Amino acid sequence: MSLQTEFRNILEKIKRDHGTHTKIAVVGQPGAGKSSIINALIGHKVARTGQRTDITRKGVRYRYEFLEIVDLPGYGTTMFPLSEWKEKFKIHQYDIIFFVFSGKLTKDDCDLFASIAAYNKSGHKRPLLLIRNHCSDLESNEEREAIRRDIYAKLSEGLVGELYFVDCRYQNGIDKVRNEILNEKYKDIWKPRIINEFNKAKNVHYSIRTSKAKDTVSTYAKLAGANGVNPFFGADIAADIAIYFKMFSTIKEDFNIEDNELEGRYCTYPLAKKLVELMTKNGVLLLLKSFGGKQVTKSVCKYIPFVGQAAAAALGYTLAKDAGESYVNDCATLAWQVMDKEIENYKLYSDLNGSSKKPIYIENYTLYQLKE
Ligand SMILES: Nc1nc2c(ncn2[C@@H]2O[C@H](COP(=O)(O)OP(=O)(O)O)[C@@H](O)[C@H]2O)c(=O)[nH]1
Ligand SMILES: [Mg+2]
Repeated sequence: MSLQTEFRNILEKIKRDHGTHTKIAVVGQPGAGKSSIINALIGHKVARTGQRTDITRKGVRYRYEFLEIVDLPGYGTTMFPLSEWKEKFKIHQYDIIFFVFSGKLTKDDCDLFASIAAYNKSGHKRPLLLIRNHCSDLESNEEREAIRRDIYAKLSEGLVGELYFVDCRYQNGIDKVRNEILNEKYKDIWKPRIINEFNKAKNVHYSIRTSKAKDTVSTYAKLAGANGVNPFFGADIAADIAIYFKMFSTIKEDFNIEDNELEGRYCTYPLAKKLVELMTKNGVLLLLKSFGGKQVTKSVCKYIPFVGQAAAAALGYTLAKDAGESYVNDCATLAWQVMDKEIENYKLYSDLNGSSKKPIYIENYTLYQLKE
Protein backbone atom coordinates (compact mmCIF):
# COMPACT_ATOMS: atom_id res chain seq x y z
CA MET A 1 0.00 0.00 0.00
CA SER A 2 1.39 3.39 -0.92
CA LEU A 3 2.29 6.00 1.66
CA GLN A 4 -0.48 8.29 0.49
CA THR A 5 -3.18 5.63 0.72
CA GLU A 6 -1.85 4.34 4.01
CA PHE A 7 -1.83 7.80 5.57
CA ARG A 8 -5.25 8.64 4.16
CA ASN A 9 -6.57 5.53 5.91
CA ILE A 10 -4.94 6.66 9.14
CA LEU A 11 -6.69 10.04 8.87
CA GLU A 12 -9.97 8.32 8.09
CA LYS A 13 -9.64 6.19 11.21
CA ILE A 14 -8.81 9.21 13.39
CA LYS A 15 -11.84 11.01 12.04
CA ARG A 16 -14.02 7.99 12.77
CA ASP A 17 -12.64 7.46 16.26
CA HIS A 18 -12.70 11.08 17.34
CA GLY A 19 -15.82 12.21 15.58
CA THR A 20 -16.37 15.44 13.69
CA HIS A 21 -18.93 16.76 16.11
CA THR A 22 -18.66 19.14 18.97
CA LYS A 23 -18.35 16.82 21.90
CA ILE A 24 -19.75 17.78 25.24
CA ALA A 25 -18.77 15.89 28.38
CA VAL A 26 -21.41 16.11 31.08
CA VAL A 27 -19.58 15.65 34.36
CA GLY A 28 -20.31 15.88 38.06
CA GLN A 29 -21.07 13.91 41.16
CA PRO A 30 -23.65 11.11 41.03
CA GLY A 31 -27.18 12.41 41.38
CA ALA A 32 -26.25 15.98 40.45
CA GLY A 33 -28.72 15.78 37.59
CA LYS A 34 -26.44 15.12 34.60
CA SER A 35 -28.84 12.75 32.84
CA SER A 36 -31.84 14.93 33.69
CA ILE A 37 -30.19 17.95 32.08
CA ILE A 38 -29.49 16.03 28.89
CA ASN A 39 -33.16 15.03 28.72
CA ALA A 40 -34.25 18.60 29.36
CA LEU A 41 -31.91 20.00 26.70
CA ILE A 42 -32.84 17.46 24.04
CA GLY A 43 -36.49 17.68 24.95
CA HIS A 44 -36.96 13.91 25.19
CA LYS A 45 -36.38 11.42 27.91
CA VAL A 46 -33.40 9.68 26.35
CA ALA A 47 -31.15 9.25 29.36
CA ARG A 48 -32.04 7.13 32.34
CA THR A 49 -32.27 9.14 35.51
CA GLY A 50 -32.31 8.24 39.18
CA GLN A 51 -30.06 6.21 41.42
CA ARG A 52 -29.63 3.26 39.14
CA THR A 53 -28.01 5.20 36.34
CA ASP A 54 -24.72 5.43 38.13
CA ILE A 55 -24.37 1.68 38.10
CA THR A 56 -23.49 2.17 34.46
CA ARG A 57 -19.80 1.78 33.78
CA LYS A 58 -19.64 3.73 30.58
CA GLY A 59 -20.62 7.01 29.05
CA VAL A 60 -23.58 7.19 26.71
CA ARG A 61 -23.53 9.48 23.69
CA TYR A 62 -26.46 11.42 22.36
CA ARG A 63 -26.43 13.20 19.05
CA TYR A 64 -28.24 16.51 19.10
CA GLU A 65 -27.97 18.97 16.21
CA PHE A 66 -24.21 19.38 15.62
CA LEU A 67 -23.42 18.21 19.13
CA GLU A 68 -22.53 14.92 20.65
CA ILE A 69 -23.48 15.02 24.30
CA VAL A 70 -21.90 12.36 26.47
CA ASP A 71 -23.51 11.39 29.74
CA LEU A 72 -20.67 10.21 31.96
CA PRO A 73 -21.00 8.27 35.21
CA GLY A 74 -20.53 10.34 38.33
CA TYR A 75 -17.18 10.26 40.10
CA GLY A 76 -16.31 9.76 43.72
CA THR A 77 -18.13 6.42 43.90
CA THR A 78 -16.63 3.08 44.91
CA MET A 79 -16.76 2.06 41.27
CA PHE A 80 -15.17 5.28 40.10
CA PRO A 81 -12.95 7.09 42.55
CA LEU A 82 -11.98 10.33 40.77
CA SER A 83 -8.50 9.16 39.74
CA GLU A 84 -9.91 6.07 38.01
CA TRP A 85 -12.72 8.07 36.50
CA LYS A 86 -10.23 10.54 35.00
CA GLU A 87 -8.11 7.72 33.65
CA LYS A 88 -11.07 5.98 32.06
CA PHE A 89 -13.03 8.89 30.62
CA LYS A 90 -10.20 11.22 29.59
CA ILE A 91 -12.19 14.40 29.49
CA HIS A 92 -9.53 16.26 27.55
CA GLN A 93 -10.86 14.49 24.45
CA TYR A 94 -14.01 16.64 24.68
CA ASP A 95 -14.60 20.10 23.25
CA ILE A 96 -16.93 21.53 25.89
CA ILE A 97 -17.32 20.57 29.52
CA PHE A 98 -20.59 20.74 31.37
CA PHE A 99 -20.02 20.70 35.08
CA VAL A 100 -23.28 19.86 36.82
CA PHE A 101 -23.72 20.25 40.56
CA SER A 102 -26.61 20.51 42.95
CA GLY A 103 -25.14 20.58 46.42
CA LYS A 104 -21.86 21.32 48.12
CA LEU A 105 -18.70 21.23 46.03
CA THR A 106 -16.33 18.50 47.14
CA LYS A 107 -12.59 18.02 47.00
CA ASP A 108 -13.13 15.85 43.92
CA ASP A 109 -14.87 18.73 42.15
CA CYS A 110 -11.93 21.04 42.90
CA ASP A 111 -9.47 18.37 41.82
CA LEU A 112 -11.38 18.05 38.54
CA PHE A 113 -11.23 21.83 38.01
CA ALA A 114 -7.48 21.64 38.47
CA SER A 115 -7.24 18.90 35.83
CA ILE A 116 -9.32 20.88 33.36
CA ALA A 117 -7.15 23.94 33.95
CA ALA A 118 -4.04 21.82 33.32
CA TYR A 119 -5.48 20.37 30.08
CA ASN A 120 -6.36 23.85 28.91
CA LYS A 121 -2.83 25.02 29.48
CA SER A 122 -1.34 22.28 27.35
CA GLY A 123 -3.93 22.15 24.61
CA HIS A 124 -6.81 24.11 23.23
CA LYS A 125 -9.05 25.79 25.77
CA ARG A 126 -12.30 23.99 26.39
CA PRO A 127 -15.28 26.14 27.25
CA LEU A 128 -16.60 25.23 30.68
CA LEU A 129 -20.25 25.65 31.61
CA LEU A 130 -21.06 25.53 35.30
CA ILE A 131 -24.58 24.33 35.82
CA ARG A 132 -26.25 24.54 39.18
CA ASN A 133 -29.23 22.20 39.12
CA HIS A 134 -32.14 22.01 41.58
CA CYS A 135 -32.33 25.80 41.64
CA SER A 136 -36.00 25.88 42.62
CA ASP A 137 -34.69 24.87 46.06
CA LEU A 138 -32.91 28.20 46.22
CA GLU A 139 -35.18 30.67 47.88
CA SER A 140 -33.35 33.94 47.56
CA ASN A 141 -30.90 35.85 45.43
CA GLU A 142 -28.51 35.80 48.36
CA GLU A 143 -28.35 32.03 48.15
CA ARG A 144 -27.48 32.21 44.47
CA GLU A 145 -24.85 34.83 45.16
CA ALA A 146 -23.31 32.62 47.82
CA ILE A 147 -23.16 29.73 45.36
CA ARG A 148 -21.60 31.99 42.75
CA ARG A 149 -18.93 33.25 45.14
CA ASP A 150 -18.18 29.74 46.36
CA ILE A 151 -17.67 28.16 42.95
CA TYR A 152 -15.62 31.03 41.53
CA ALA A 153 -13.40 30.89 44.59
CA LYS A 154 -12.87 27.18 43.96
CA LEU A 155 -12.19 27.37 40.24
CA SER A 156 -8.52 26.88 39.55
CA GLU A 157 -6.47 29.76 38.29
CA GLY A 158 -6.92 30.46 34.61
CA LEU A 159 -10.23 28.61 34.46
CA VAL A 160 -13.27 30.57 33.41
CA GLY A 161 -16.82 29.39 33.11
CA GLU A 162 -20.26 30.92 33.00
CA LEU A 163 -22.61 29.89 35.79
CA TYR A 164 -26.17 28.83 34.91
CA PHE A 165 -28.97 28.18 37.37
CA VAL A 166 -31.38 25.53 36.14
CA ASP A 167 -34.04 23.26 37.46
CA CYS A 168 -34.82 20.08 35.59
CA ARG A 169 -38.10 19.39 37.30
CA TYR A 170 -39.56 22.74 36.25
CA GLN A 171 -37.41 23.24 33.15
CA ASN A 172 -36.14 26.53 34.53
CA GLY A 173 -33.08 28.01 32.86
CA ILE A 174 -32.81 25.22 30.31
CA ASP A 175 -33.50 27.41 27.27
CA LYS A 176 -30.60 29.67 28.13
CA VAL A 177 -28.18 26.74 28.30
CA ARG A 178 -29.58 25.29 25.07
CA ASN A 179 -29.17 28.62 23.26
CA GLU A 180 -25.61 28.79 24.43
CA ILE A 181 -24.57 25.32 23.27
CA LEU A 182 -26.32 25.67 19.92
CA ASN A 183 -24.43 28.86 19.25
CA GLU A 184 -22.66 28.83 15.87
CA LYS A 185 -19.34 29.55 17.57
CA TYR A 186 -19.29 25.96 18.83
CA LYS A 187 -19.99 24.37 15.48
CA ASP A 188 -16.40 23.83 14.35
CA ILE A 189 -14.78 23.82 17.72
CA TRP A 190 -13.73 20.19 17.20
CA LYS A 191 -11.47 21.03 14.24
CA PRO A 192 -8.25 21.81 16.12
CA ARG A 193 -8.74 18.62 18.14
CA ILE A 194 -8.81 16.48 15.00
CA ILE A 195 -6.01 18.38 13.26
CA ASN A 196 -3.93 17.91 16.37
CA GLU A 197 -4.54 14.15 16.15
CA PHE A 198 -3.65 14.21 12.45
CA ASN A 199 -0.36 15.93 13.19
CA LYS A 200 0.41 13.51 15.98
CA ALA A 201 -0.15 10.63 13.54
CA LYS A 202 2.14 12.32 11.01
CA ASN A 203 4.91 12.63 13.60
CA VAL A 204 4.54 9.03 14.70
CA HIS A 205 4.49 7.77 11.13
CA TYR A 206 7.51 9.89 10.26
CA SER A 207 9.62 8.70 13.15
CA ILE A 208 8.73 5.02 12.79
CA ARG A 209 9.52 5.03 9.07
CA THR A 210 12.68 7.09 9.46
CA SER A 211 14.05 4.86 12.16
CA LYS A 212 13.33 1.78 10.04
CA ALA A 213 15.12 3.38 7.09
CA LYS A 214 18.10 4.27 9.28
CA ASP A 215 18.40 0.61 10.23
CA THR A 216 18.43 -0.21 6.53
CA VAL A 217 21.29 2.23 5.98
CA SER A 218 23.25 0.74 8.81
CA THR A 219 22.79 -2.79 7.43
CA TYR A 220 23.84 -1.83 3.93
CA ALA A 221 26.74 0.32 5.09
CA LYS A 222 28.16 -2.66 7.00
CA LEU A 223 27.67 -4.81 3.94
CA ALA A 224 29.40 -2.27 1.72
CA GLY A 225 32.24 -2.05 4.23
CA ALA A 226 32.67 -5.79 4.56
CA ASN A 227 32.80 -6.23 0.81
CA GLY A 228 35.02 -3.22 0.26
CA VAL A 229 32.39 -1.92 -2.11
CA ASN A 230 33.67 1.24 -3.69
CA PRO A 231 32.42 2.37 -7.06
CA PHE A 232 35.38 4.67 -7.63
CA PHE A 233 38.15 2.23 -7.09
CA GLY A 234 36.55 -1.07 -7.86
CA ALA A 235 37.11 -2.81 -11.15
CA ASP A 236 33.44 -3.20 -11.84
CA ILE A 237 31.45 -0.03 -11.22
CA ALA A 238 28.18 -1.65 -12.25
CA ALA A 239 28.54 -4.40 -9.66
CA ASP A 240 29.61 -1.96 -6.95
CA ILE A 241 26.75 0.36 -7.63
CA ALA A 242 24.16 -2.42 -7.45
CA ILE A 243 24.33 -2.41 -3.67
CA TYR A 244 23.35 1.27 -3.65
CA PHE A 245 20.36 0.61 -5.84
CA LYS A 246 19.31 -2.11 -3.45
CA MET A 247 19.78 0.09 -0.41
CA PHE A 248 17.83 2.97 -1.95
CA SER A 249 15.05 0.71 -3.03
CA THR A 250 14.76 -0.77 0.48
CA ILE A 251 14.68 2.74 1.97
CA LYS A 252 11.83 3.64 -0.38
CA GLU A 253 10.01 0.52 0.77
CA ASP A 254 10.59 1.57 4.37
CA PHE A 255 8.71 4.76 3.58
CA ASN A 256 6.14 3.04 1.38
CA ILE A 257 7.18 5.24 -1.50
CA GLU A 258 6.66 3.45 -4.78
CA ASP A 259 8.73 4.11 -7.91
CA ASN A 260 5.74 4.69 -10.14
CA GLU A 261 4.41 7.27 -7.68
CA LEU A 262 7.59 9.32 -7.89
CA GLU A 263 6.95 9.84 -11.56
CA GLY A 264 3.20 9.86 -11.11
CA ARG A 265 1.23 11.38 -8.29
CA TYR A 266 4.22 12.83 -6.44
CA CYS A 267 5.80 14.32 -9.57
CA THR A 268 5.09 17.90 -8.53
CA TYR A 269 7.27 17.56 -5.44
CA PRO A 270 10.84 18.69 -6.24
CA LEU A 271 12.25 15.87 -4.12
CA ALA A 272 10.42 13.28 -6.19
CA LYS A 273 12.40 14.44 -9.20
CA LYS A 274 15.64 14.05 -7.28
CA LEU A 275 14.68 10.55 -6.15
CA VAL A 276 13.87 9.59 -9.73
CA GLU A 277 17.33 10.71 -10.80
CA LEU A 278 18.77 8.49 -8.11
CA MET A 279 17.20 5.52 -9.82
CA THR A 280 19.77 5.92 -12.63
CA LYS A 281 23.46 4.97 -12.58
CA ASN A 282 24.54 8.50 -13.34
CA GLY A 283 22.36 9.91 -10.59
CA VAL A 284 23.83 7.54 -8.03
CA LEU A 285 27.39 8.21 -9.16
CA LEU A 286 26.81 11.92 -8.88
CA LEU A 287 25.53 11.55 -5.35
CA LEU A 288 28.42 9.30 -4.39
CA LYS A 289 30.91 11.72 -5.82
CA SER A 290 29.53 14.47 -3.66
CA PHE A 291 30.38 12.36 -0.61
CA GLY A 292 33.22 10.25 -2.02
CA GLY A 293 35.10 13.29 -3.26
CA LYS A 294 35.60 14.50 0.25
CA GLN A 295 36.67 11.10 1.49
CA VAL A 296 39.14 10.65 -1.30
CA THR A 297 40.92 13.92 -0.78
CA LYS A 298 40.85 13.53 2.96
CA SER A 299 42.25 10.08 3.44
CA VAL A 300 43.28 8.02 0.51
CA CYS A 301 44.13 10.18 -2.44
CA LYS A 302 47.73 9.02 -2.39
CA TYR A 303 46.69 5.47 -2.98
CA ILE A 304 44.45 5.90 -5.95
CA PRO A 305 43.76 3.57 -7.62
CA PHE A 306 45.21 0.98 -5.25
CA VAL A 307 43.42 1.27 -2.00
CA GLY A 308 44.44 -0.95 0.86
CA GLN A 309 41.95 -3.52 2.13
CA ALA A 310 41.23 -1.74 5.41
CA ALA A 311 40.96 1.68 3.80
CA ALA A 312 38.62 0.32 1.15
CA ALA A 313 36.40 -1.19 3.83
CA ALA A 314 36.31 2.04 5.83
CA LEU A 315 35.68 4.07 2.74
CA GLY A 316 32.98 1.73 1.47
CA TYR A 317 31.25 1.89 4.85
CA THR A 318 31.42 5.69 5.19
CA LEU A 319 30.35 6.31 1.63
CA ALA A 320 27.35 4.00 1.87
CA LYS A 321 26.42 5.48 5.23
CA ASP A 322 26.63 9.09 4.02
CA ALA A 323 24.79 8.38 0.79
CA GLY A 324 22.19 6.28 2.61
CA GLU A 325 21.55 8.94 5.22
CA SER A 326 21.14 11.60 2.60
CA TYR A 327 18.70 9.34 0.78
CA VAL A 328 16.75 8.73 4.01
CA ASN A 329 16.55 12.49 4.56
CA ASP A 330 15.16 13.02 1.09
CA CYS A 331 12.60 10.24 1.43
CA ALA A 332 11.62 11.42 4.91
CA THR A 333 11.15 14.99 3.71
CA LEU A 334 9.08 13.85 0.77
CA ALA A 335 6.99 11.61 3.04
CA TRP A 336 6.48 14.54 5.40
CA GLN A 337 5.37 16.80 2.54
CA VAL A 338 3.01 14.16 1.17
CA MET A 339 1.44 13.67 4.61
CA ASP A 340 1.18 17.43 5.12
CA LYS A 341 -0.65 17.77 1.83
CA GLU A 342 -2.99 14.93 2.78
CA ILE A 343 -3.87 16.72 6.01
CA GLU A 344 -4.32 20.00 4.19
CA ASN A 345 -6.62 18.47 1.58
CA TYR A 346 -8.51 16.20 3.92
CA LYS A 347 -12.23 16.62 3.87
CA LEU A 348 -13.14 17.02 7.50
CA TYR A 349 -16.86 17.16 7.05
CA SER A 350 -18.67 14.04 6.06
CA ASP A 351 -21.77 12.05 6.82
CA LEU A 352 -23.20 11.75 10.28
CA ASN A 353 -21.75 8.39 11.08
CA GLY A 354 -18.78 9.01 13.26
CA SER A 355 -19.23 5.84 15.22
CA SER A 356 -18.04 2.36 14.39
CA LYS A 357 -21.20 0.99 15.97
CA LYS A 358 -24.52 1.16 14.26
CA PRO A 359 -26.48 4.12 15.54
CA ILE A 360 -29.99 3.65 16.81
CA TYR A 361 -32.31 6.30 15.47
CA ILE A 362 -35.10 7.38 17.75
CA GLU A 363 -37.36 10.10 16.40
CA ASN A 364 -35.15 13.07 15.72
CA TYR A 365 -32.14 12.17 17.78
CA THR A 366 -29.56 9.46 17.54
CA LEU A 367 -28.35 7.31 20.36
CA TYR A 368 -24.87 5.84 20.39
CA GLN A 369 -23.26 3.54 22.83
CA LEU A 370 -19.69 4.48 23.59
CA LYS A 371 -17.00 1.93 22.91
CA GLU A 372 -15.68 0.56 26.20
N1 LIG B 1 -36.32 18.16 42.51
C1 LIG B 1 -35.49 17.98 41.49
N2 LIG B 1 -35.07 16.75 41.23
C2 LIG B 1 -34.19 16.58 40.21
C3 LIG B 1 -33.76 17.68 39.45
N3 LIG B 1 -32.88 17.22 38.52
C4 LIG B 1 -32.81 15.88 38.70
N4 LIG B 1 -33.57 15.49 39.70
C5 LIG B 1 -33.71 14.11 40.21
O1 LIG B 1 -32.49 13.77 40.82
C6 LIG B 1 -32.22 12.39 40.62
C7 LIG B 1 -30.84 12.22 39.99
O2 LIG B 1 -30.85 12.82 38.72
P1 LIG B 1 -29.99 12.24 37.53
O3 LIG B 1 -30.26 13.09 36.36
O4 LIG B 1 -30.19 10.79 37.37
O5 LIG B 1 -28.53 12.50 38.11
P2 LIG B 1 -27.12 12.00 37.54
O6 LIG B 1 -26.70 10.87 38.40
O7 LIG B 1 -26.22 13.16 37.72
O8 LIG B 1 -27.31 11.61 36.13
C8 LIG B 1 -33.34 11.87 39.74
O9 LIG B 1 -34.25 11.17 40.53
C9 LIG B 1 -33.94 13.11 39.14
O10 LIG B 1 -35.30 12.94 38.85
C10 LIG B 1 -34.24 18.99 39.78
O11 LIG B 1 -33.90 20.01 39.17
N5 LIG B 1 -35.10 19.08 40.82
MG1 LIG C 1 -26.91 9.82 35.17
